[in-house]
Amino acid sequence: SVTVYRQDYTPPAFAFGHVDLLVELDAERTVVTSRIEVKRLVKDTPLILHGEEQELLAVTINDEPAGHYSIDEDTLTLHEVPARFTLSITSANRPSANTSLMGLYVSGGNFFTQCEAEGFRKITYFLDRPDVMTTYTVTLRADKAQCPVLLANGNLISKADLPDGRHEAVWDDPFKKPSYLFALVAGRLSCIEETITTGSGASKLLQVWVEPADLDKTRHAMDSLIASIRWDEARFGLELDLERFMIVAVSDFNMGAMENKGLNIFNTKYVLANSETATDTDFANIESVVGHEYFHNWTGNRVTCRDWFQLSLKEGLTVFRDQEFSADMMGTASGRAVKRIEDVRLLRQVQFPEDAGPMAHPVRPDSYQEINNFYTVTVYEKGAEVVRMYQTLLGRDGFRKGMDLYFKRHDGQAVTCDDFRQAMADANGRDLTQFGRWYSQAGTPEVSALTRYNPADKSFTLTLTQHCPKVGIEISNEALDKQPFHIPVALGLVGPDGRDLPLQLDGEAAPQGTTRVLDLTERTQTYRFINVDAPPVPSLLRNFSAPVALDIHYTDEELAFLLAHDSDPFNRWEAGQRLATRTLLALVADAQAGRPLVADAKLVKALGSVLTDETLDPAFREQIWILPAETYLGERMGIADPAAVHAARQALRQGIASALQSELTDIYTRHRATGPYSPDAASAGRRALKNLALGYLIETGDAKALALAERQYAEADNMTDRSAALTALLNSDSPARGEALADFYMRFSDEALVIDKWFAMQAMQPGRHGQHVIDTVQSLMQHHAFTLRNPNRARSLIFSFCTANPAQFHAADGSGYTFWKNQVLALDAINPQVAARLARALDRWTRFTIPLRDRMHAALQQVAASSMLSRDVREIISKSLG
Ligand code: B3K
Ligand code: ZN
Repeated sequence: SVTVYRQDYTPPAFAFGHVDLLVELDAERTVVTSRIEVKRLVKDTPLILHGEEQELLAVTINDEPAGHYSIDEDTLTLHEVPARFTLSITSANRPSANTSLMGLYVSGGNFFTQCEAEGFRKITYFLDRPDVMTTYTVTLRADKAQCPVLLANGNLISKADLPDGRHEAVWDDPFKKPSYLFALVAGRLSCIEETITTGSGASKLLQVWVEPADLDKTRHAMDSLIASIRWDEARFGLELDLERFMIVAVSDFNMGAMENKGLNIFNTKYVLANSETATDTDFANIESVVGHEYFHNWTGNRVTCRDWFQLSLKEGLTVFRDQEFSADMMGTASGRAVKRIEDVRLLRQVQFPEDAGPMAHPVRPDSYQEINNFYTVTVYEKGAEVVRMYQTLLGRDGFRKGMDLYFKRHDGQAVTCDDFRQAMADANGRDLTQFGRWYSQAGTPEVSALTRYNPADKSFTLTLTQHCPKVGIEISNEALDKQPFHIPVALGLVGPDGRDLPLQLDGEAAPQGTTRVLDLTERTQTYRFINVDAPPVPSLLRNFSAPVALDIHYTDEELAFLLAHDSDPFNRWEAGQRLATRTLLALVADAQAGRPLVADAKLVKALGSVLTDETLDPAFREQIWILPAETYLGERMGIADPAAVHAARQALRQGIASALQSELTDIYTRHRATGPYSPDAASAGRRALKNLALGYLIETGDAKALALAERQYAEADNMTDRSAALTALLNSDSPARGEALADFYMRFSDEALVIDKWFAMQAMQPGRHGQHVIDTVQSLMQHHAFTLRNPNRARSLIFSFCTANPAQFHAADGSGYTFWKNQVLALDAINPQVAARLARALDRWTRFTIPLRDRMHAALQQVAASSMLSRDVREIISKSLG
């Protein structure tokens, strides 16, 4: 495969003025005609356009047939062109045959497009790169009965009926944009709409388009959109620029959603919700994704990326913005902390392993074979942490100043991560040169802390040391010497009474607050605090101020103390996680040695106090009670052993549940809802704690617990409670399991997103008494409702099993790996992007116990041996094999 390098970037040799696009839609043969004002910027250069999977019908230059051109698999080259000319190209493609869901495709009889990153070249020959920005006028023509609705970017200019039952709509997007933001939608769709007035007094039309049967599930998306618009005005002074803003839901979609200018296209999963079909988590995810795509209108669309290596410029920034939006929507400080905990949990569970594995890459990658493989947790979530660090270092106001300067300088441009960093630096008069290493160096930095309290002079000395291990392909590079990062370390010192001590560094005249941010820039730095009246317990990396692994020694007592007292809620949670991780890793060793598995009394006691602490919000208590995930624990071991990890975690859950059975029962009873369902943060938090208690109670195997779950299943008036009860039953020996599963299917057989849950819950079940979940999964593959062609369905069954059920997937006989291999190959023939995601499930194969590792290696080699692999899957497999 061809590797593309960041260093090879060259500016485009041609500029495009206005583009007119005529699209004559037909599922079997869509004909597209472009008319482009072209300006040559570099003398004697051929115009090389991207184009794939099209039949070229005509090329004209200034309305004369073009003479000298040639085509191959992925380009059209015009060998001699004038300095300025009008280029027109006509080509045809076949949407009905497009299973990759990139370019123009058909889903449920309607037409949709997906162009990011390189899908526009499947629609028409073009300079399909983000630094070629232009305005578009788009004419859509289609059969009026089949496609009553015709949508594209921007503003609707005109509509007209045509002969032969066809009609057309003309859309104009006044903003320059790169081709990846192009979109069209056509078909039988309905919408809810609303008109709002924005800050400047302009009136805007908002629409959410869905299949007619789904109209009753659009209210939350609309509310989320309005909240996003308000939030971006209030927090960043950014207003909606178009007269109309549309969201369209489609059930066949490769990822979550897409920020096309004025015409966002969403996976139905992130639009459709009502109390019966969607869980609290679904409601929260919809709010967050609607926000994310809306926020892209400024961070991504108005200012876009120069090249795809800069992807985090828009994605890291926009994830940060959606995280802040969701946190603000939680309404309370404790709610903000819950959101932060959830985000950090994802980062540590998924991004840290990526950053240590064969696909490790910097936030701004240096090379790729297939760009779609780089829409990663590193570019997105670590990228968001990098943006968050600017805010931590510069303060909220300083960050806002940087954002303002960024838009002032770069509105309408395609720029780089360096441009963003420079705007932050210049707006604040700060040197952020060293900070740039966060973009260029891969791997998770390790920070270790040594502390010493001196009672004689009441000083507290903290020594921080940073180190970033080599990762991925770096390991073989002996010359590579990683440079220290600029790491903001937020810290507090907690006194013996549980209160924060004032912080005064040596040399300062007076204390400055109780939480402060230290700039760690050297490999080792020492900080000396004075006038520390009593020996403190340090609380480091408050609110997770940097995406690093912190190594600090705490006793069990110190952790229990921080869990009970730290004024930083994130670090309270963190202390609980450290305590639980320590206990669990000891239990894993017991499991491996065949020793009895006994729950640690100190941990049980600490958790018990949290559970019954009425001063803490239920949502926050629930977070503390979620034990570290099995994959996270596996990553913490020298050699991962999924069976032992599962046994240890299950034993601890059972031990906790039997020790605290009456407290859990009490929590369950007292947090049952009284009024009608509402997805607001406080109600969701109560449900979360109640359902967590149910999950633990089920572990006791007690008949009373089974009865609670059965009753909750039968009486639930919302999907959160119903699916939690069904999950609990699947974790039990209840004779009602089968009946509940059948009932769930019958009840929701018309709701695709709920049927996805039905598949996923079964794929993720732990498997009781030697049950092999792979057998269940195999038979569900034959279910008439299963199809590989719908990415959501494939993810619900196959991905859930291969990535969210480690103990069953890593079964000793290797059956999970054989299944994985077969599904990667089957999916790759249909949809390479989805297949490549699944291919990553074996990323960390070198870390497992020998028999598993050998079996994974064999499965990887079997995939590699296929001669039919897409570029997407080939890149993942070859990097995994190293
Ligand atoms: N920008 C899109 C992702 C496109 C993925 C292409 N493989 C969604 C988002 O991040 O908002
Ligand atoms: Zn995005």
